[in-house]
Amino acid sequence: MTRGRAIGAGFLGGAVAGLVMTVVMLLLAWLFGVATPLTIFGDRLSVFIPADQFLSLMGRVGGYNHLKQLGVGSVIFGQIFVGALGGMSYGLSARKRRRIGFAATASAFVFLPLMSVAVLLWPVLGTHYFGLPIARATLVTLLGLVAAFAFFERTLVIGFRFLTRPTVQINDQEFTPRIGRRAIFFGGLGILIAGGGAGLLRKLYQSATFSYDGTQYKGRIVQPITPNDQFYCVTKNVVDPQVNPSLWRLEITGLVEKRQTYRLDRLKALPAVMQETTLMCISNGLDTGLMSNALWKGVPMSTLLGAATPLTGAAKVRLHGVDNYTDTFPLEKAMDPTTLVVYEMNGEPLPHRHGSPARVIVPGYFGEKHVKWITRIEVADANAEGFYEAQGWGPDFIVPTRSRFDQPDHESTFNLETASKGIFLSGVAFGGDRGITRVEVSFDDGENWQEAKLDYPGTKLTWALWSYLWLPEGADDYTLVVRATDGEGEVQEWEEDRPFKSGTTGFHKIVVHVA
Ligand SMILES: Nc1nc2c(c(=O)[nH]1)N[C@H]1C(S)=C(S)[C@@H](COP(=O)(O)O)O[C@H]1N2
Ligand SMILES: [Mo]
Repeated sequence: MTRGRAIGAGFLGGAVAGLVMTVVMLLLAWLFGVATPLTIFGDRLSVFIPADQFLSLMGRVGGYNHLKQLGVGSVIFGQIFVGALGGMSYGLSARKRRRIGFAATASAFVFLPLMSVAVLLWPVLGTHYFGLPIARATLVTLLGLVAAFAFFERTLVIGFRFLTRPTVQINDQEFTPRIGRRAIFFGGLGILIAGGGAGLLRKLYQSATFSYDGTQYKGRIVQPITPNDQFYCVTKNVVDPQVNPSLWRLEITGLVEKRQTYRLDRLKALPAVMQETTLMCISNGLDTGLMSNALWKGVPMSTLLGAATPLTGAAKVRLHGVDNYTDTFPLEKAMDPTTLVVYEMNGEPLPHRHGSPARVIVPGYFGEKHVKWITRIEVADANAEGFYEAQGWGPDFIVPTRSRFDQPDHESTFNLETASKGIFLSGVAFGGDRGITRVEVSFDDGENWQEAKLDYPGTKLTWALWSYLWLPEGADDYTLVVRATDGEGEVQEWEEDRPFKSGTTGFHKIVVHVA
């Protein structure tokens, strides 16, 4: 066999084997919720990208959704390409040695990649989209990798033999016909598999988070309690978990005397509380709607921690979702009676995208701490870090007091006649777990303030809804500002030194023209 043919057949065999491997991964994810490098590679990488670079990268590719698509696309392309290169080197050594045994190909194409991927992706192997506990999920992910790599190895070896097999013997001399026809056949097979893979990818795409990640709740529609299907949504995932409650467990581990494991029914049998709480994302802008309010039902985290008994040295809890999302907060906050593990939202079972079967509610902290699809509460020391913390978000995760106009729109114009009957202003105000006692509006860019009406005062843990009927003094361009006072009497302010990584502060302003 010529060198060129060995390389060509190896490359083609490797590329098709890479395709087959990718399709196997997609199937495992689709049918069994298995985590594959297609998604966990990005999870693993993200924690190494500092928050500001992450944001600018997101901006450059056109948002979080595009970044996720780029991530999955690159992994697919990358693994097919690496597969092709692997096939090429296999072709070259097959040419020299004629026969390469199974032990050798299994080591090279199953064992070695398994070891490298396991080491590289170790911290995220415990992901499982149907909700297996972390230890079992790790095992299942590894088995999935073995299966995918085994398909690679078999396809490459069989494919290469097919492409290079001598067919005719003349006087003891092997005669191999031109590779062309077989290559076309084999390549065609590859295209078919790629088509199947694309079909699967499309199916997975439909159940992916692209259609709802970043959903906002704002504007005229805002009610005191956000309906479940309109509640804002943020997720790090390409495909969110769809947890099967019978596989799912909640573990209390780490620095505890007695580890605990709860099935869903055991959790639901514990004394429960109902609690209205507002959530807001750390990346919510002054005028955006990554903020919503719901009535949650669940068990105080202190009940669960109390039964496990934290050891001395315990300072934080580190929460793990089945999607391998993690976040932390102080143990003291975890023991606060308002910190909950909830399984109902507005009287319904928690919806999938909001963390079914259970999530954490931790009033006063940014949304990212309210871990969805919770599967483990790890009691940890003061050094523990979560997913976004590792990216450098923070250090402050306490919601600062905020307020927003929901109507009228920025840059709206009213004629004098309409305006003289009054322009209706409304919006929300949120003070973390401090409540809202007062909302004021200004019509002269913050020189003078008028007190607005609190139509929905909310509780200490929720937002308030405010309104004001404004009678403009005449035709003019007005700059309207809103500010809130929290339950501790602190007036909303702009914290000049607060890094964006601790969330935005400042005032929502809108311009209104009365003509
Ligand atoms: N397991 C898990 N929990 C998570 C996230 C996630 O990606 N995975 N995103 C966090 C972020 S950044 C926010 S703002 C809130 C959003 O909760 P919601 O989608 O129910 O509004 O969930 C948090 N909890
Ligand atoms: Mo968030």
